Amino acid sequence: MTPSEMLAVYFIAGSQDVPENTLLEVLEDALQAGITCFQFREKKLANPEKLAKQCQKLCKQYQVPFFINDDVALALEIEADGIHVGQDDMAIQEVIATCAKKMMIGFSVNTLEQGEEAAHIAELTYIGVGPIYETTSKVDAQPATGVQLIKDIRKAGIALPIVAIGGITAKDILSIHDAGAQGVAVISAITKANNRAQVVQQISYK
Ligand code: TZP
Ligand code: MG
Repeated sequence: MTPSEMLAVYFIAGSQDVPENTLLEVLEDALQAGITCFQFREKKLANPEKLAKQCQKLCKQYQVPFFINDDVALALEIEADGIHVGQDDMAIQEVIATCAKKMMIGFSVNTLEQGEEAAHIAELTYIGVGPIYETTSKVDAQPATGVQLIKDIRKAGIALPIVAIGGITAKDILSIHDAGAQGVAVISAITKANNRAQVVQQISYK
């Protein structure tokens, strides 16, 4: 699986995003629907290790890469396929020092300057660019950038794989890919879908 293939339909969730005790059900449904990557982003449980391992096991069954958000120690402990960190999490050089060569590394970018810094970090697998639109799934979200930030990053000659994130729904897919992203990362589009198979189809760029 290439990074582009992996980023096509990147699902993110934790127990805060779904009704009580349903994350595994929702994840399995999304895996059956054809997501290409999963990130465990747990904001509610004090001890997320058990749930993380259960999610990881499901992802393995479907041969879908399993990322952990923020929690480097947990990612190392359970040997996740990847770690994703934001600008305000553990410093990216520290993440690289502990995780590079062991797992993939994703890094969030909200400005062109951050994109330019990321472009100099050879160990990154991809950058997450956004929030593209307003989101209700992240409490401390940065201002929305629009697809213009993806275009600006590409115009600057930055070739890193990009997954766009934040408020994305099926109607946005063409403009996001036209701007130069390889895929989309979503929470609510999938957690709140009545028909996950249909939504996953609609947000996969073909
Ligand atoms: N980082 C930037 S926006 C966001 C994260 C984790 C939330 C995306 O969720 P949604 O529901 O797809 O807007
Ligand atoms: Mg973070």
